[in-house]
Amino acid sequence: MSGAASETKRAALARRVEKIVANTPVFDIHTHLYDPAFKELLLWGIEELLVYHYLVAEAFRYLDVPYEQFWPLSRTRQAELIWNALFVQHSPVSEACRGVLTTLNLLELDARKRDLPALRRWFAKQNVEKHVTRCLELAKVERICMTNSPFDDLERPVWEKGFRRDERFVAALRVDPLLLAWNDTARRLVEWGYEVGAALSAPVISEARRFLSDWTKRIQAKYLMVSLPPDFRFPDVNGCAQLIEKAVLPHCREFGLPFALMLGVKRAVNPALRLAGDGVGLADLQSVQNLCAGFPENKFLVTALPRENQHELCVLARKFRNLHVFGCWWFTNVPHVVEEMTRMRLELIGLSVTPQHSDARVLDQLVYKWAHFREILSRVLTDKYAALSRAGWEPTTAEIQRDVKDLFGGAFEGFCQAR
Ligand code: RAT
Ligand code: ZN
Repeated sequence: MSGAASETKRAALARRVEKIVANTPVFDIHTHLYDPAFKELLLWGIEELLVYHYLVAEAFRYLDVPYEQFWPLSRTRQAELIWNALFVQHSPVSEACRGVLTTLNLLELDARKRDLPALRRWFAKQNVEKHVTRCLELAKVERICMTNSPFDDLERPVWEKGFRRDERFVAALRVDPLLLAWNDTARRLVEWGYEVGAALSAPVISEARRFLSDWTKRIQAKYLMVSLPPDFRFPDVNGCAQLIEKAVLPHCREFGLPFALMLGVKRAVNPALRLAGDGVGLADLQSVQNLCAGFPENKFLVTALPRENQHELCVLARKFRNLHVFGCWWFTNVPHVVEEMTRMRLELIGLSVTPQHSDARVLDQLVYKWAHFREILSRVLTDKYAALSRAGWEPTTAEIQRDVKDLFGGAFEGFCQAR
């Protein structure tokens, strides 16, 4: 084929892939968004977009206000300081800043005048129910996994009281305090009627399992989840490893649910930054191997924060089919790393992966997180299909659609359903 002909062919393939990627709905498998029934727990709008902890960390690179003077300020004032530091006094080139602009742009707001009050006026006029639907439609997100914690004092009463579920919002049971702060958590479980104590005796474990069962049923959890620090090891004699082995894993087996691990978060590297103060540290994937090999009847959803863990994690996924790799989040959710990780994952584990989740904490972020990822995925897939075509394999439109569906939640659903 002549150079010109092969360029035309590639351009046609790129358009075909882009169109399919743009139109395939997503199941966003990990977010911090809430069913609208949780009212003010569902964050949305320009103030929240600006005080997102990713932006807070970046703004403090420029701000000279002491941390302890920043936090008592109103959200409006915090948002103004961040807007000025990150959008007015410097060009907003970081991924988190660009994200705000992509969102505004797709919501058809004009940010060119740098007019924050005008943006605020627009958001003030929105109705939250309609805004949820609008953001989901713009992001082409069909369903969302929330992060649901019985240990959250604002969230727990809503579940206890009961409400009519919005089918677009699926629950996931977050268990960090149970695994990482057992002594404090045990006291709370006692208050809630579970007969537990500090020592992890057999009756205590069985009460911990009763707690997990009650909450799994109450919220209809799709999976259980924890975020673990770099020094997490399994097996181990400490409470965390013991509770995983004796309570969480048997519980997951009983209910046929995956256990999701978010690895490599070094908590409170700078506590003065609060939610923005966590860092990253290499995770020990030998522990993931021990879990996957030692508990073949359990299913593990795993994502790692350090870039340096990604290759080893893909290799592990080649060895264990009870391991499903997902997402590029927080410090890995920057375009060049997302692209590198997505290419590496497809090259090592094909389409049996969920390459992205949004980790959105603010509803409107869905719009940019998925727009940015779709752009990268289109590029990566076009390259892959073009390479197949050079090898004499022409993927049909239906095949491309099938593949994208898998990457956007189909492979995840298949993994959850497998016994
Ligand atoms: O990406 C984030 O916003 C982090 O703060 C965490 O939410 C992380 O994703 C987690 O769920 O622990
Ligand atoms: Zn998260």
